[in-house]
Amino acid sequence: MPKTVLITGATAGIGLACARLFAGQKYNLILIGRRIERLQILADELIKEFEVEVIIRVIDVRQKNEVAQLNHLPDHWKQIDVLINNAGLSQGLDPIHEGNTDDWDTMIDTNVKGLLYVTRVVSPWMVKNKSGHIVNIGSIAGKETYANGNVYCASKHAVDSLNKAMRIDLLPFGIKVTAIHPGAVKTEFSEVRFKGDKERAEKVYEGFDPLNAGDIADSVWFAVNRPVHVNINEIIIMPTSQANTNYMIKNL
Ligand code: NDP
Ligand code: 8X3
Repeated sequence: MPKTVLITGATAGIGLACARLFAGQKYNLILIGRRIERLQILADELIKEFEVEVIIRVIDVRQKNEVAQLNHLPDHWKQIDVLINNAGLSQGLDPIHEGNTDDWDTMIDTNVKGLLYVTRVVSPWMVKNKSGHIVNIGSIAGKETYANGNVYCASKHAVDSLNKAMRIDLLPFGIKVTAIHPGAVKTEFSEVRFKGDKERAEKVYEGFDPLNAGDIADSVWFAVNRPVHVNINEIIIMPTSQANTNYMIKNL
């Protein structure tokens, strides 16, 4: 019987790479994002290329009532083997005394509350089945704090903490919980952080070799494919040219 993965933030970057990788492994997919055209194109592609079943849901994870749509999935789609809590973003890069409080709301609402809302709907199905695997996409920003990263770092520290909390609470039910904490990955992340300023976004990756979304999908796949008795609690994955958020070598 084919397995099912639910991926939030499947319209770009890491979520999209996970969707392609899991489809290639014959998983059926529930794909979530806000951009319907992208979801539709991706679903059509995956169905055609990999002959898997795909359903899409246009959901803004910040909206509890939109996330609640998932309760109306047909019962057989509620047999979710893997939940990838990936939807997330950074907005701005300002010192605390100049920060934009709307940006703060967006980051906390998406990265923390959105992840919680989706988990709150899906985890009881896993508890009922006494199986499942939740993969939380954290960040090196959840392990360290860097200048002007304040609220983004705080939101990812919350993900790190929630990952540990889920691992404890879901332990009695045999549910696996993993956090993947990447360093710099070249996706739409910087363009979103700088609100569409492509030139500024491009500069982030100039002169060094960042990770790509496929590298992160590979590490998700590694964690998901361990034997039943093995849980990967967390993986910190960095570009070779980046030691931590403050040390990176340009033109290695
Ligand atoms: P992208 O900007 O390329 O992709 C982000 C995805 O999240 C998009 O599919 C977007 O879909 C979705 N998303 C954002 N907000 C919402 C929302 N409110 N509701 C539903 N979906 C949403 O960035 P990445 O792939 O790089 O980011 C994925 C995750 O990886 C994030 O959690 C990020 O913090 C984390 N990360 C990224 C790193 C990097 O350097 N790129 C490093 C470490 C962690 P849509 O706009 O269609 O809703
Ligand atoms: C993204 C990595 O270092 O830009 O989570 O915060 S970083």
